[in-house]
Amino acid sequence: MLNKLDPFSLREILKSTPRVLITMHKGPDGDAIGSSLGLYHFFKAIGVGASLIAPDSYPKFLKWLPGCDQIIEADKDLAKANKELKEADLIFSLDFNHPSRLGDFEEAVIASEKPKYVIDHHQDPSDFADLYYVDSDASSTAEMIYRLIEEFDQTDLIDIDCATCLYTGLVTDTGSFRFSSVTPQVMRIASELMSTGMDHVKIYNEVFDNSTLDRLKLRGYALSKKTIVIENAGAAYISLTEKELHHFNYQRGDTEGLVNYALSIEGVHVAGFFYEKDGFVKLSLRSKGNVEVNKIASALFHGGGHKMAAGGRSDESLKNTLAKFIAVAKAGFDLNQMEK
Ligand SMILES: [Mn+2]
Repeated sequence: MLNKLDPFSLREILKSTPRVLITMHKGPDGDAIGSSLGLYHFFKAIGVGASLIAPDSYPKFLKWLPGCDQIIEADKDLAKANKELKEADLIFSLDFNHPSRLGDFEEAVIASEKPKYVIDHHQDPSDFADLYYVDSDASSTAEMIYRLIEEFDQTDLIDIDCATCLYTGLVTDTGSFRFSSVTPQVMRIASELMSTGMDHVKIYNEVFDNSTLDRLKLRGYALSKKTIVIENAGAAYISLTEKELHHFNYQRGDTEGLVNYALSIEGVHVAGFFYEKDGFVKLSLRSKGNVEVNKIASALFHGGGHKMAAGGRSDESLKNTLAKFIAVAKAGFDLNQMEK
């Protein structure tokens, strides 16, 4: 079922495709928004009309990206999202590979008979689309969009707007070009995007130096009061209750990247970030060693992701969820050891 998306057949399909729909995962991040908008700008350049649907809202630090005024948030205007879905001839799913990531928009997309194309870099794609272009070694979906345009032999159509969006996807999903997914190819793509004349300093400032005072205080509080190192386990975690988040007027995106601070502690090779939301505990796991956190996330926390970065959710209390994480950390992140 997993056909590699053939850029040449896609090219043919696009010739007879007046309109496409680009969807992304709920809680869209820099890569989901950046790759979707990058593809949108490219389609515009080749004369293919595209609409953009996000299942829900996205962080303020991305709301300046060129074209983002075109994004329809399905949770705010489901009727409009459904109308666009009806009018589209094919559906792109970017930066996710399981339809549940579409949130409340999932049902309509699954029910739609329009062909579906997944372009994504997460592992273990589920079988819901017609064609897949998946590469779990890719740094970001934005990188894959660039490679797709390259396969089309049309990188000359990447203008400053398109480059700005793709570069944002690259810089956010690679932790500013420091993760192990960064290859010479990623740096070459970054270089070619920069050659368009896009402003990489502006991107950095908008995305990373754009904190509200509440956000900064929340992070300070999390770091000084809520960061715990698990003794002799090479692990650390940060947790925040709903009450604590509320106290700092939490906005979506405020805790993004917090887990990396726990990972940056000397001797720590696995880090977790846990917070209460909508009656659940949401969590992010990061690794900088041999522990594959996607396995921990899928075995214990209804989640998954990459070896070095994964996420999940727990129906249990924050306290019990943390106890589970501490137990598996103390077992050396060996799931078999933990069960004994
Ligand atoms: Mn991504």
